[in-house]
Amino acid sequence: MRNTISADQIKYYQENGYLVIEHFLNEGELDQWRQCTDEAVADRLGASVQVHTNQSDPNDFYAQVFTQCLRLADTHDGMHDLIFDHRLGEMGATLAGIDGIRIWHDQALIKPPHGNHTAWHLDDPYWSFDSRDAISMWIALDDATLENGCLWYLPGTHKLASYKNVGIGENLADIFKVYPEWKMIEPVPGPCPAGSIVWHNGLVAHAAGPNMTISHRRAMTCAFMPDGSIFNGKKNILPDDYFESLTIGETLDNDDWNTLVWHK
Ligand SMILES: O=C(O)CCC(=O)C(=O)O
Ligand SMILES: [Fe+2]
Repeated sequence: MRNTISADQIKYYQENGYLVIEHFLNEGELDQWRQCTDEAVADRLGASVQVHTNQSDPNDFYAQVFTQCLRLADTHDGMHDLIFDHRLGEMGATLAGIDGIRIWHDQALIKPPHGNHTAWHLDDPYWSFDSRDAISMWIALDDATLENGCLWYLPGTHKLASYKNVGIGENLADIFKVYPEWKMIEPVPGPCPAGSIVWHNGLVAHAAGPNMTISHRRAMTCAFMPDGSIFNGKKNILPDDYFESLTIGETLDNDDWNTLVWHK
């Protein structure tokens, strides 16, 4: 794992809101990430669901964006070890410039053959804390290309975004109803070979193209929450009993649910 971060990479990330690091995993590590992801997704969806083909309702647009499985580290030991690796937490914290970092949620995102585009959106507005320093990693398990739905970014938008949730609907461009001035920003693609890691800020605008190939585009991702983040009242992925126990303004420091994976 090439987990050292240079000063130039920090600068690029801080300025643009994202960073692609190619050849992050070696071949053995990539095999392990692929195997754990495939297994964890298959366990979650059950043997009856054909993984890597269009999931559930073929008439539902979002079901055809990707097969999406959240918090796989909770149900798969191998995935737990991969996601809780403190080196990942340290990389994220170093790029974000924070002293401590907690798991928010991991998620597998598998865009099927002929899968729909992922519309422009922001991540943090979905979550139970507002932070300008939230950061996610996206590990390419297959080559991510312009043809199969690699990520795209609107550089610098993390500095301008608010916490209004624009959603991920069918329209690629719904985000510009909220941020019309961003229409003038040239989108930048982040194609990368399998084994690359892409980091992005929870407030940077990002999207992915449709998958115009006959193969799936697998990614394993994890969103991280800066240590010290405050509950904003949104439920998102919080379990019912924890959510009901919280009051707005409280620190989200439950180590079982949002484990502190790295601190200074
Ligand atoms: O993989 C995709 O298509 C979208 C990824 C994404 O939105 C994310 O990782 O936050
Ligand atoms: Fe996203």
